[in-house]
Amino acid sequence: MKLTGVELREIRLPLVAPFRTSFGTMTDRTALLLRAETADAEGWGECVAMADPRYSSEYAAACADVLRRFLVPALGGGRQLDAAGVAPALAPLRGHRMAKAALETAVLDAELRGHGEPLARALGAVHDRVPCGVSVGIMDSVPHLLDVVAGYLAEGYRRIKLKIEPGWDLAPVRAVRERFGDDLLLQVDANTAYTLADARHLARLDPYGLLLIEQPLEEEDLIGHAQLARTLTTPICLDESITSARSAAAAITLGACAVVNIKPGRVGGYLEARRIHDVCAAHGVPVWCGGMLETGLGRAANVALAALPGFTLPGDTSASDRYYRTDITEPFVLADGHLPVPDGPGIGVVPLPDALDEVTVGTEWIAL
Ligand code: OSB
Ligand code: MG
Repeated sequence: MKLTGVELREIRLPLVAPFRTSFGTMTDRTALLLRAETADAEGWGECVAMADPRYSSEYAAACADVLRRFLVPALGGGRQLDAAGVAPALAPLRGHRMAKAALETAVLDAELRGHGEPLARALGAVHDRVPCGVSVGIMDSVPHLLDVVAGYLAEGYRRIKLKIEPGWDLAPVRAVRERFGDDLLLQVDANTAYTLADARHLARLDPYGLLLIEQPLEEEDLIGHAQLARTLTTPICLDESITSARSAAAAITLGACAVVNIKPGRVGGYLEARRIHDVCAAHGVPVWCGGMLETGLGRAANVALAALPGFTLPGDTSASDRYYRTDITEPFVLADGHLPVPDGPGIGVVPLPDALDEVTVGTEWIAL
């Protein structure tokens, strides 16, 4: 397969409601989409980087820059290419995993479409639908939070994740437990908002029977997470800290986490995501599929990944309408708390041209 060029497209989609986390409030989603062209197929990839470097150091405009200057050109020169060769070809260029993930996904989608194979099958999926959780932002009051959670449960979501930060942790968790009972699958995500000095405070979450606490401490602090793990009974799950199969193995070996959130964009793509799944499975560590407010393109691929056997906890693989009134693909709709795993070639979905044009801010062609 020879890549002839890549189209970069910046889109902006309004969110159905503001989404507040410990690192900021979003009211719309800026994202970068990639369309890879080869002689006999094209493929799509969605870059998960946000508009600002608050969740991670990468951000959408920087991803566009590194793609056009370095990453896409590194796949040129008339070379024969397959998806497995993308990461090795890009390895001399440091970092930029979200940008690399989008490029590898677009090439992988084109390759799989070229021979008619669904991504789920290529990755080793064993389910045709996956149970879905939902990530619930920080709210202005506990009563408002309870209404929002009640709404998601009525829609069928199988697990609730509350975003927390200092000042919004014990009270919302207690209120949700009291209102919805002990059987509710409930977890929290701090997005690095605490320090080890908060260990005793965080231990006060232990009585609420949470599935896990996600990324309480900063990204680089594996040792701190290992220390915290010794003072909590709530299992620690890492998100931001897990950037590769190697870092996952290190975190597990250090005792820094008992659960792993796998986001393909954060780790450089679906092939590395599968390696993390394999490492975790070998250590008996459960994994789940995280989300980054993906459009239908990224969501389709995440749902395929979430159908692998080690994904034993519901992911942040919510329906399209969790974030968007109008998605750029046919919407993903929750059925009995599950989303169907796409079974068409490649990622199994394509953008709807009119919906895509509606949200496009700019496009750029990078010829090879
Ligand atoms: O930490 O998991 C996270 C959204 C943006 C950035 C980071 C995170 C999140 C979410 C929502 O929690 C995930 C989703 O529903 O797509
Ligand atoms: Mg997280």
